[in-house]
Amino acid sequence: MKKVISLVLALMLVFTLAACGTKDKATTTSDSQTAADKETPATDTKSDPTEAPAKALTIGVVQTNANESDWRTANTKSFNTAFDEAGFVTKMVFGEGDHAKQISQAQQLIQEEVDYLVVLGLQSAGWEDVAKSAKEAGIPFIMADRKLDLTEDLYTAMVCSDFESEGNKAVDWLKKQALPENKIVVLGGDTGSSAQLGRSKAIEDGAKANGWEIVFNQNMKGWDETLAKQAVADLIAAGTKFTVIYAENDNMARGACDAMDAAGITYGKSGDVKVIAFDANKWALEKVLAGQFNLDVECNPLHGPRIVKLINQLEAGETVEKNAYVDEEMFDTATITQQVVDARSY
Ligand code: GYE
Repeated sequence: MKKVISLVLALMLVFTLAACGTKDKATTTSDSQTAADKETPATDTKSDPTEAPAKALTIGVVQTNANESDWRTANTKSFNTAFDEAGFVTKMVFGEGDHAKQISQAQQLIQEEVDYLVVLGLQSAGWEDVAKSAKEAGIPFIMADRKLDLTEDLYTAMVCSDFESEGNKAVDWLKKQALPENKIVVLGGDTGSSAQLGRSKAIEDGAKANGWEIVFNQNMKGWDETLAKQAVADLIAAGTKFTVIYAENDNMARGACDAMDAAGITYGKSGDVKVIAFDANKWALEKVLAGQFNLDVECNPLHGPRIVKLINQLEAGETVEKNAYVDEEMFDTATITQQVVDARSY
């Protein structure tokens, strides 16, 4: 009998020890795992639970102005959306028309040791010191939207538009219209921005080459729609004759049209004045379709995904294209369709 009791006790001891062992394995899985997971012993013996998760990249973005234009709004949204989806931390600052402020903001981001610096310059000149500081700090300097006056050794990559090419598309279109006379009003963007410099050079060279007259050529601070409207209203009040509005963005073209509406001047497809705009925001393409704008040259603001791809390539140690220009088209009231407008994403 004693033997039986000893055997039973021994067996109970063995089962008790075995149960403890199983319990211990179940409690070694992380508390956040489901019950099902706990029943499945961890198979990945390689991962070290003490290893910290990879640190999210912090991207410094020196943006121009928060409320500059519909284009800028779409551009800022594109960065924020794409960077959030990529798991980046975004530190975005706005120069609000002040180039010196942008420079100090960029230096501050370098001090804060962001992982990448993305710059959209109010001015194309004056970025050498910032680029040198970034290089010394080992922070890749990426130009977006507007090319800056920097030698290739001072920046990592560029994702920009070719603004002179955009302007040349408009000049070629205007030449094909074969108007009886070309008296051109140029509503320029922010003085010294590469977008203004490129688009203005194209129309100035085009006018010279084709014997066209530029009757007004001024840059509107901040690409401002109201300033553009006032400038055209003043020209009309002064009796200045013009046959073409060359507005360096959609908002200023709309301002010019408002001024012409107020004075009973016809424009667009069947009007006395031809209207050329840049950016190709969706609302502006509706105006092209309606025959109010004659031409809208695209300048695509959706740089977010492009910069994410670039950063991921750099993180993976891949070689990247140093100077990437965005492919862009133009929209003519004579050929645009509702389908084209509906397909636009900004
Ligand atoms: O044309 C204008 C914006 O830099 C291309 O800036 C951009 C320009 C764009 O405010 O609408």
